[in-house]
Amino acid sequence: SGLRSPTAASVSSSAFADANAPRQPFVIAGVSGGTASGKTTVCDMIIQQLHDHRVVLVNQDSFYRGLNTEELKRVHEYNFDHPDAFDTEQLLECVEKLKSGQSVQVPIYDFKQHRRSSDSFRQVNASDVIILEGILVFHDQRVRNLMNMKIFVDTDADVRLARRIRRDTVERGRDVNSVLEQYAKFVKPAFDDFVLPSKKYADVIIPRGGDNHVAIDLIVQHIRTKLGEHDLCKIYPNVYVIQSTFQI
Ligand code: UZR
Ligand code: MG
Repeated sequence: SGLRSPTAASVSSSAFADANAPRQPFVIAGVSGGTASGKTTVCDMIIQQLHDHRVVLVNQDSFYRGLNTEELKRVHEYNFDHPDAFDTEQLLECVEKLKSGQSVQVPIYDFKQHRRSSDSFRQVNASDVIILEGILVFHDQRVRNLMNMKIFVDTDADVRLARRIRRDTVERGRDVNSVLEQYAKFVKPAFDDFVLPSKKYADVIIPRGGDNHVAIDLIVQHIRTKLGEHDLCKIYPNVYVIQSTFQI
């Protein structure tokens, strides 16, 4: 080892440390878009096609702040579409931990009660691919910076409203009038003010959401390429050493 240059010695020791470190994800993908645009469907389709890899989905909805008693009394005046409705610090901490290979406890949010479950969490383990989904996942620059790939699901507003009415009445216990009122008062303005402006950060824009099989195939292909590059580095450790040095 006396023959090694200082650089080579430090490179091989960092490679050794990496081998013992918890497994780190190689792709962190953000999926954004307006309400009921088909984000969840797109994510589910990506996950389905990547069934031979470890993929986890983290939903921004899980990080809704629970409403207090005062806010619950005036729930019709509460803006769930504003960035402040989410605990972004907690979301950031979670994704940072996952990125470093640690597992996290994700809160469970109840859309009917507008509250978080006080005693249960969802345990999420670090995986090869982490997908972060939500209307405002591109809003915070720190969260954006953690993503290797940003996807915006672009679906016409009338299609989204129609879906939203169906979903909120069937799955989230609302009546049609309150859904329409909320849409006009909060959902549409917040889409125009916060969601649409964040579209410019996207690497890929998918028209028509889950109906767009070609776009989903292309995204899956890209993720596979990235994962394959990583696997190649495991087969040729020297390549891995060089890469891990430059990745930091
Ligand atoms: P997606 N939302 C509720 O309706 N109730 C809650 O307690 C929390 C959130 C809605 C929120 C937003 N807005 O439009 C939508 N409102 O959930 C985001 N009004 O969910 O990304 O699945 O459309
Ligand atoms: Mg959804």
